[in-house]
Amino acid sequence: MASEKEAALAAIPSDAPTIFDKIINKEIPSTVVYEDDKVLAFRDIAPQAPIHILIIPKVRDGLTGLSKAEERHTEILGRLLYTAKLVAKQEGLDDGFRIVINDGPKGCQSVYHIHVHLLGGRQMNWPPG
Ligand code: D5M
Repeated sequence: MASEKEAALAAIPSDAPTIFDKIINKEIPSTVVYEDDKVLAFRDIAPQAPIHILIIPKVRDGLTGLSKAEERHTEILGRLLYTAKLVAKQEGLDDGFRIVINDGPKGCQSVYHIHVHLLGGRQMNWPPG
């Protein structure tokens, strides 16, 4: 399996449907930990920490990545972060956690449907790689 970096460098930025649409539509399995009418949170298939969850909007609306954000996206962007906090609490990450949004090839983004990574359950390091 390609590394996350290789996957990111191979990914072609576009507004085309992604594997996350299949997860939203339940066409492929995922381990959902939180869902409401606007967002879905599920466990990352290649966890980088004991807890690694992705939080995504159910409707992409052009928001393939953070660099594509427009004024109309501010509500969903806030909702993604607030959901990350709810899920962190739900997962018992009371001593801290990390939020990551990768953007573009140099940011190591491999799936072009905006997503917030919630990582926790171990001591994080700084600077990130
Ligand atoms: O993060 C994209 C993330 O998406 C990466 O950590 C793997 C994860 N991924 C890819 N396919 C799946 C499925 N099917 N289930 C769960 N997680 C998945 P990025 O920031 O774009 O590199």
